[in-house]
Order: sequence, then C-alpha cells, then structure tokens
Amino acid sequence: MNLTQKILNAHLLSGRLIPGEEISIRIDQTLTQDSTGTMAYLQFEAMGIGRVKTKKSVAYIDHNTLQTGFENADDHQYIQTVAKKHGIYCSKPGNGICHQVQLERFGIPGYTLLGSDSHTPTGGGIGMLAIGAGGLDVAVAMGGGAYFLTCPKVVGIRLTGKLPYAVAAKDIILEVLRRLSVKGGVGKVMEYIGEGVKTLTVPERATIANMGAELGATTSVFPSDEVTEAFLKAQGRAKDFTPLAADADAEYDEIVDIDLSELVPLVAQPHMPDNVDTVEHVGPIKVDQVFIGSCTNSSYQDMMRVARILKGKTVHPEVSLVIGPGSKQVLTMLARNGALADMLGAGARILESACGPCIGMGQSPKTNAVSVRTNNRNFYARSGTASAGIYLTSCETAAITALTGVLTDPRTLDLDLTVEQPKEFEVNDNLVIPPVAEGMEDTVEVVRGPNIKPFPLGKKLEDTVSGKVLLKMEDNITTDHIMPSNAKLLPFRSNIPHLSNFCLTPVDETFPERAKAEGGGLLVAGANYGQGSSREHAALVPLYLGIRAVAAKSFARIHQANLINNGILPVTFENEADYDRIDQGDALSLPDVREKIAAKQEKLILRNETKKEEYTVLLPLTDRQRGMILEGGLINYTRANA
Ligand code: MIC
Ligand code: SF4
Repeated sequence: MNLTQKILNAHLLSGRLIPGEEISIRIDQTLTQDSTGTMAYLQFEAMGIGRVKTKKSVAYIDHNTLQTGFENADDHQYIQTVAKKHGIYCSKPGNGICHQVQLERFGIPGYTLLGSDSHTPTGGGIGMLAIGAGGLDVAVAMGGGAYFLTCPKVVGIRLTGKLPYAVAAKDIILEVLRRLSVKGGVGKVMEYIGEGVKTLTVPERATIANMGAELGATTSVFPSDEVTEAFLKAQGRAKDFTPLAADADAEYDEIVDIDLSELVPLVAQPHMPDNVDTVEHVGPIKVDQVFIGSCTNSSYQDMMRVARILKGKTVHPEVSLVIGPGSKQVLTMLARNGALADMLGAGARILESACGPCIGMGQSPKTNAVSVRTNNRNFYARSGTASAGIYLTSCETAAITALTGVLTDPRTLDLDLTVEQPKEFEVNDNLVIPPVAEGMEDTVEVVRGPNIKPFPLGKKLEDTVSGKVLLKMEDNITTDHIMPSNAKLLPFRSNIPHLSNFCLTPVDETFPERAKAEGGGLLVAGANYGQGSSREHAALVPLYLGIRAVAAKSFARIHQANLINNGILPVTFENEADYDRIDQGDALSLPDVREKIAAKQEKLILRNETKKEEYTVLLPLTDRQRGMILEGGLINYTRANA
C-alpha cells in the first residue's frame, strides 16, 4: 500500500478503497479558525452535541484579528467560551496561524485531521492525512461523526536530487502547479516519495503540502521519517513520533517526476496560482509591496533566511515590506536571537502572527500595485485592492525583491542561506486555553455578541426547481469571488444577511440586488467552480439569496460538498457544449427533480424555457447525499434521521 491507503485503511468506517467510491473515515483531530469557526460552532450547537468526541479539537483565532469594531472581538469571545464548554482547546489571537501551530504543537503522524480551512493539508508535512472541509462537516466530526469523502486517486510525486542554491520548497510546489494546474489535483491525494524527500525539512514539506490545496487536491502527504522525528523532538514531542512510509512496492495511480536539482526560482503571476513562470523570465518588474508570511511560508527557517538577506541592508525606498511570522513560537525565537532586530533594522513592518494580508485583513496594496507575496493564493481582488496584481514567490525571492525594488532572482545573492533546524524550539503554550473538565460544562456560559445572526436552513426539495439564470460565469471561479473576504467583510462571518449584499460582486456588482429582486434563481458556471477557500459562506449566502441549483462544467471538492450540505443542487453538464447554449437571464427548470432524485436517477433534464431546449445534466449522489438534498441539507437530514 501507499501511505495514503495505509492511513485511510486504518481509519476506514465504510466503503472500499476504490478511487471514485464514497468512503467514510474516523477523524482523530479537528481544527477550526475564527472566520469559519463562528459558523461551525453555531452549527455544532444547533446539532445539540455536548462534548467533542475527537482525540483533540482546537479552535484557532488567527484570521479576524484586526479589531476595527466590536464584531471580531465578540466572535473571539464566543469561540473561546463555546470551545471551553465543549471540550475544545482554544488558541488565542497572537498564538499564530492555525496550520503552523497545529504542525508545531498538536499534529501527529498517521492521524487524520479535519479542518474548516482549505489549507489544513499543511499537516501532511508530518505525515498526517489532513483534509480541509466545510464547517458543517467539521462540526459533525467533532461530534464523533464520520467524515464522508470520495476515495481519492493517489499521485506519487517522486522527488530526486537536491534543491540548488536559493531555490526553495515553494518553487517545488509552484512547479507542480505549473505542470498540473489549479484543477490538476481534484479527486487526488499528492503523496511525496523518492530520495529527494529526505533533503527537505518538516517546514519545507509543510509549505508544499499547504499549497497542494491550490491544485484542488484532497490533500498532500509526506512520509514520517527521521526528519519528522527530529522536528517533533525539537518541539518536545518525541513521544508523538511514529515512522510511516509507503511500502517499497506501493502502487500509484499516476507518477510525477521532479528532479529538484533542475528547479529554478518561480513566480505565480496574477490572478491564479498556476499562472507560473520563472522569475528570470518574468524579469525585473517594479514592485510596490512585499509581504512575507502566511501559513505557507512563515516558519522559523523561512524567517531566518529572510533576516539573513535583510541584515545590514535597507528596504528599497519605494517598497513597503511587511513580515508576519507564523506563530508566537517563531516570533519569540526571532526576538531572542536578534533576527527580528535585523528585519526591523532593514525597515520591515512587523505584523502579529496571524493571516493578515493573505486574506486582505489589512495591508491592502495601493491602486494598480505590484505586490510580491509568499502566501498561496493570488485570486482577483483577494488582497482588498482589485486593481493590484499579486505575484507569489518563495521567501528568498520576496526578501531580495524588497531590497532591489524589482522582482529579483535570489540566485544573484552571495550569502550563505543555510539555516540549521533548531535542536529545541521555544515551547510556551500559554495562549492555548484548555476546556473545562468533563462534567463541568454547565459552569461555562457561552457569550454571544449582537453580530451573531441566525444562519439559513435549506428547505425540502421542491417537485420542480425553476428560476432564471442570475449569473453565467467562466472557469475557475473561486470562493473568493462567490463570497469575498477582506477587512470590511470578514467581521461579518456570523451575519449572513449582511454578507449577502456582497455575494459574487467581484464578478458582477449588481448580482445581490438582482438575486433579491428575483427572489432567487440558478447559477451557471464553467469548470472547477468554487475552488479555493473552504468557506461554507459561499453556499450559505447563495442559499439565503434563494439559489436552488448551480449548473457547472465541474466543481471543486469542498465547495461541492458545501452545496450539498446546504441543499443546493450542484449539477454538471453531460455535454459541456450545452454550457454555451445558455445565456444569463434564460429561464431554466429541472422538472420533477424531487421524484427523479428520490428514484436514484443520476441523469436529470435541465429545460431552457426561454430557448425551448433541453440538456442532460448529471447529479450522482450517494444515499446520504440524496437524503441531504431531499431534506434541504445536512442539518435537516440529521434531524430527520435522529
Ligand atoms: C483562505 O485562505 O482563503 C481562508 C481565508 O483561510 C479560507 C477560510 C475562510 O474563508 O475563512 C480557506 O482557505 O478555507
Ligand atoms: Fe490564513 Fe492565508 Fe493561510 Fe488562509 S491561506 S489560513 S488566510 S494564512
């Protein structure tokens, strides 16, 4: 078996390990973060689950830390109190970005981790099977419920050789994205194998696993070996180590070969992470802002290399350099060893350990800016400045670029960039608040601020679904398009009515108004609809606006699950050319859809009443998904079957 099959097999609750079939697995650990967490805990409470049944569940507060009004602070208090009551550890703001802290302090090789954040796969860096999902699925897992997924194919990414000077782990994953595209990983797990794996430290592996999310992959996983053991030992967690690897004769559905020694510094250009070229070829474009940080690239090792490059130099006068170390642990160590002073000395603006600019929580660049960033997504408008272009690179490229003011190949540096992994990380978990002991739950009062509004529940599926095409969209629409997030909107993650005024506005500003005037309708989209963030809001808000179905060429994994969980029909065209026959404003219907779905028909008729045409659309559902669609979502379905 390969490693993915081994971990799946050890956690399998139902189904067979045959790619494409539905399986369910036991979840050992969960994580939530605050911008998806408030909703996940509201849903968790609505399910009436008492104490979590996982081995460990952690609620992080790392996204909405810019407190420009009472909303975020209120949500923090809600999360901290709800966590304390229900057996969940709470990582307070300032402790760091969820994925990095989970890797440093809680992740365990061979465990399953389900997180309400699409970059949960970062845990694959220490051999976890770590999967991102919608908040509702995580809430179910916290209650001890199984996690249902399509059994993935397993791609072996075989690494050979060793990275050349100033070429980084980030360049490996950018190379994978260049080759496979943002759709290339859908339905697959990326398993890293080969001699080259040993040359990569745990944080480097985590960078690669993290950004595997941009491939649309179910997750990415590395073996757990002596490098993992040294990392866990240095975190004071030697007891958490287990060696894990694929069998020598393991089989893979596909193999991708990468010779590390042939790689060069790469950059993903606006507005897609797979729009990759070499730094050399893109050339010395003028840069206005550099952001170094995020869950992809803010480990101790990353930050030390950056400090080394900045030491004794000054940031280019026309560049704003912002640095956000990934965790309190990293920031503390930089402060103690003087690296922080080197960064400050060079003119860097230091941010707290949180997501920050990556999700548009502050530091939005100026009009038409070029911003070079080390995070994982450069989707249109995500930085908070729609006219800005975001370029994704390694820390090395970003740091030298901040000095020169133009995109610069770090191989031109003349510095020793080797950073030894610390033998001992500085461990201080005092910002992690434990839950009350079992039996003491009643002593905790869950505090809810006025910004917390009820969330919409789906309705039973009608006999016939009909409505106008409110919006026709192209390929690769992200959840950042569907439900934009920035410093102005993130504080409203527990206020769906407010968010509904911004739904799909990056595609068409008039959409919310039109959807409300029509009382709902249908959406038509191209391939890979809903890629990116796991935010369930990208389903809840359309539900609130009366969207009943989305007809697309294909869907991204997490968003498709979120639609079904909320009772919205995600149908795909049997013949993709039919997409071209539909225009925005056409009246569509899915006649007798309830009866057909109840009768387990997978092929449905999509009637275009305007053009007097009929198309075949597909909705393959498992029994459980069928139940959710008929009842109007997972919560209704769970209640109906309680
Ligand atoms: C992201 O990177 O897009 C986020 C913000 O972390 C999201 C979660 C969210 O929308 O709150 C994700 O990756 O799932
Ligand atoms: Fe936070 Fe950005 Fe990572 Fe999402 S991708 S978890 S916003 S740092």
